Amino acid sequence: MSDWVILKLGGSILTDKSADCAINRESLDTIAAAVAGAGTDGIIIVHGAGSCGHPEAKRYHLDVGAESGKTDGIYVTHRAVSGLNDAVVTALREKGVAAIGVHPLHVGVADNGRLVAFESRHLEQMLRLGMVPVIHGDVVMDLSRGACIVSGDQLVRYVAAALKIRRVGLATDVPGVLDEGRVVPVITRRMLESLHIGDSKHTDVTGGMRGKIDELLGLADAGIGSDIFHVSRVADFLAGAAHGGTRVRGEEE
Ligand code: IP8
Repeated sequence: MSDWVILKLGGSILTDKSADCAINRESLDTIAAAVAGAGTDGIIIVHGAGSCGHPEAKRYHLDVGAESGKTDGIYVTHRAVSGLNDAVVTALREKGVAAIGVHPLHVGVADNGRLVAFESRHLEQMLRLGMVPVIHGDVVMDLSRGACIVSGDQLVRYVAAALKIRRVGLATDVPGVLDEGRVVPVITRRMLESLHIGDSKHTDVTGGMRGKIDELLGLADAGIGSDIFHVSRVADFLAGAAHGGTRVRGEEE
């Protein structure tokens, strides 16, 4: 296992999900300051799309796939989420973090909605140089469907497993996974059936909180636990302190 860390920033904390690609610059600046304050050694940032990608993906039915001659949605969706990626990288760099954007469309391939290849050797090399790669949920070419949407959570799972990263944190707009309004401190696969997990009100083509937990349980099956917490606790997570959120883990941890 490596000492590197993955920090996932949910789309709902970076954008106003009720408006078309409205970037929340204030939230972005606060997060960037927390990352800069923590020292940036060995961090990969993954972010979601929020209102910069989900509405476009839905409009062009990319959750179903893409057909020959009908590919505008691939361009439009990738452009929307790449614009958000630029804003995240810029905010981090303004705080002195050596951030650099990496686009999954360019380095990943999927089949039936799941990544089957994602080049990650360059991420390792960036980390060794003290850089902070910033990757994001994206539209990716799909061997069966033409194209598909790969969520930031799927990327977290893939990259954490590929690089053997054991500290994985997901910052969201809620204090953790909520069951009837209360934070569930620990989730394992066995506990899942007894929980009542709500869904997002806004357009989300990748499954909302339920999709997130499915990815993280898959990661836990591979021996890598993860933490879901409120965005105001990013500094606590990076410092290895208690964050008041949810731990997703295997039965044995
Ligand atoms: O917000 C979705 O990523 P997510 C990516 O992490 C696009 O689910 C382009 C809709």
